[in-house]
Amino acid sequence: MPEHSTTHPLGHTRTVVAADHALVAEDTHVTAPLHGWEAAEGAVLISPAMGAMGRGPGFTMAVATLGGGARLATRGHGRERVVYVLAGGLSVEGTGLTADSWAYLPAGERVEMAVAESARVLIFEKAYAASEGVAAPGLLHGHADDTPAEPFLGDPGARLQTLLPGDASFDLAVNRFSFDPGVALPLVESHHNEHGLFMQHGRGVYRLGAGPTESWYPVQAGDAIWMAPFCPQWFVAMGPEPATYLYCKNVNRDVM
Ligand code: UGY
Ligand code: MN
Repeated sequence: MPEHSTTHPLGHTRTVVAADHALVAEDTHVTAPLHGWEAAEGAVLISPAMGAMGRGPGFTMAVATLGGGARLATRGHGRERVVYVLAGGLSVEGTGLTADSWAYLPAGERVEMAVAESARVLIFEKAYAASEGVAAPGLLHGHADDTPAEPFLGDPGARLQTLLPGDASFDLAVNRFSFDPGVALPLVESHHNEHGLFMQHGRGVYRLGAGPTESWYPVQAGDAIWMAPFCPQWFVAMGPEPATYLYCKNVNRDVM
């Protein structure tokens, strides 16, 4: 074997960036110091730079590995953030958050978030859109297991958890969606909201786009997906374990 031989599959990857969607597989992640944090490395999986012709995402989604001493160092410049703990733990204003906990960090507020040992986190970030006469939300955190799982459109095999409160102060939803093997979304959705999605567990097939962009992607834990507004979307879970994904969605604001 030559000394420099590698197991890299000779230029192949499942990562695709299309006009109305993207699939970002873990093998293409490039990590760098994470803007706004100290001692944190992360990979930006979705950002406004991804979209073509003004349809670009109105949010970012990043996955980051935070070592001991990592801390959030900015107020967010008008951007709200949701940090979901995939593994390890961190503290928010002195409260410990373990795996599958989340924190909503209000736009423009200084929030003390620090890591003692290590944490793997998913971070959603978006410019907060105020709503007339409605006060912006404050700091909030919780554990995903404390949110009831509702059968999606009556199917107990597809369980949806809406992690953030749904009132009008929130312009963003962050949800956890679990599917038993073989269970599918009951319709091909097409809606004005856009999504950033992270496969947390299991496998399945995501159908994205239509016409020239229609593609059917086998997906697995660690994959990220961007869906533009109105991008047709459908999912079926495969394999022996339930499939779970986390996703964001712009909500509660005038669509004009
Ligand atoms: O909330 C949603 O729009 C969700 N049902 N979409 C999805 O899972 N692709
Ligand atoms: Mn959807």
